[in-house]
Amino acid sequence: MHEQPGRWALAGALTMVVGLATSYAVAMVLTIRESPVVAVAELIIRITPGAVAEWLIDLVGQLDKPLLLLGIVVFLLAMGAFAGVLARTSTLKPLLVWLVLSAIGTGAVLVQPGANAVDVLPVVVGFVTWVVVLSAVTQPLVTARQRPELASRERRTFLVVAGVMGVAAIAIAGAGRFVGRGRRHVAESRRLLRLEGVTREPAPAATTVDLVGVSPWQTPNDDFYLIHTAISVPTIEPKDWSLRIHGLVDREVTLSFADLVSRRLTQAWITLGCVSNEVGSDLIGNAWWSGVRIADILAEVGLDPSADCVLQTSEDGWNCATPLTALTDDRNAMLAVAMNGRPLPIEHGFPVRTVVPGLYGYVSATKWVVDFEVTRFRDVAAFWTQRGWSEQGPVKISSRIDVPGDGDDVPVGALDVGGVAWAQHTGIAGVEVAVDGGEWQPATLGATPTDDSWVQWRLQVDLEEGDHELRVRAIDKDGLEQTGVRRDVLPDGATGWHTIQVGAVSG
Ligand SMILES: Nc1nc2c(c(=O)[nH]1)N[C@H]1C(S)=C(S)[C@@H](COP(=O)(O)O)O[C@H]1N2
Ligand SMILES: [Mo]
Repeated sequence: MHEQPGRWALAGALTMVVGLATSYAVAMVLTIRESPVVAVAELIIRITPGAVAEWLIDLVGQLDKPLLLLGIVVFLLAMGAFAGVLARTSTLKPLLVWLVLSAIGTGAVLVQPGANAVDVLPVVVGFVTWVVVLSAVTQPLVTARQRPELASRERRTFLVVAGVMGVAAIAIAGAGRFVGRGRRHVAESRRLLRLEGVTREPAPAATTVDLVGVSPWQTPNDDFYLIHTAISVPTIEPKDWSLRIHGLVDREVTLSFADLVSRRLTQAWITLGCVSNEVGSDLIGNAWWSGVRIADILAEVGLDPSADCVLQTSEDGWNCATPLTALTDDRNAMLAVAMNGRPLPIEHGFPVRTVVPGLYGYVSATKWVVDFEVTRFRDVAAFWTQRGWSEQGPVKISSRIDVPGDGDDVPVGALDVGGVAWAQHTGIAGVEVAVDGGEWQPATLGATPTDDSWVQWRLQVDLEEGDHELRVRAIDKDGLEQTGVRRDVLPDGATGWHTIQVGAVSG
């Protein structure tokens, strides 16, 4: 029987559509900005020379972006048809087409500002879809070629499979868009939310030691580290949010967002860090948090004397147990609604999260928090505790060298060394640096308005030509010296001095 390249081209083009649909759906569900196709369009816009862009905009006006997207889609359909035709004679060649397209998509996604590894997922899903669907759609064509007597039956099968794939593509893309829609609405609510009394506090001038390369004392929201187990983060409208407080209390209550923000507001600088932060690493940040003191709310509900913790639960089911002492003493443990003067970013727990100075995030800083059960440690096992992490998670004193970098070449002679040190809720009294295992030399500290935030430090050392080792340690306000004993992050936080190597070179 005579073979029809048209069918193979159609199969390839359909495969392309299905892959674009699954890829788009994954991007929407994960709500990672935009689909890879849009990322490619943005990349093209970015690398188009200004003069060419102006000429094009003159030519097509407001239609520039839709036309660009349309052009990309038409090109992709052609590539899909091309891959389909190639599949007629080779299994490898269409794979190469999918690979090249995926590589372009990956590149475009990764050069987007703030891109991270998850953003590649839609591309990966699209690639896998292409490979699987092409072989499924072309199977009847292959059979028809091998068994000509079955050709007419196989042609019907092909048309059915092709039709099903087309419908599936539309359904997948539509479902993805539907799930992603919640996110867009919440992003809009967040943008429009006005929080009475929340101020945008600049970092006090004295906090900086004015050394280039040292982490900014105030961490911008976009640079603040992110840790959560949720793949698709919860999207909660403020009007739908509530916090139920129950368990060993005199009066169970449920607070709405309006109830919460009508209370007296507390604002504070608090450094939040992750127990998984390795020595010298950067899972830590410092922000201006605004919220309502948890101590006040717990006082209203009345606590049973036998209780010793609050089991906090997030809307996505994650939980942690926080000691009542830390929630009811004089520290600023709060239900936070704003971070650096803005409503919490969705990824950081919008509309409400917990922040507790002095404790690692995994035992205290519940994002998208919706439930407080007042209870006893011995009666509960929280998410990370069940997985081998310590039940209690007070922050360990720690310090880090930000500049110079490990392995850097530096000029012989005077060298400025600097970084940050933290011991939240105790405070840092001193930071010391040792060169090549020599005497500990005291560093200059930046000021800090509170013991709940980290401090910047800097020191000038003098280096002779050759390789050197620099290490740092901190001393807290209780007189505790940071230990040099190296311990892993599991079960309750790393210890050890951050140590780096530099090469001093002359000229
Ligand atoms: N809902 C939820 N809240 C969570 C987590 C989580 O996985 N889910 N991780 C915790 C951990 S381990 C840390 S270190 C902090 C991190 O907060 P951030 O992502 O705002 O920096 O959030 C805490 N709150
Ligand atoms: Mo963490």
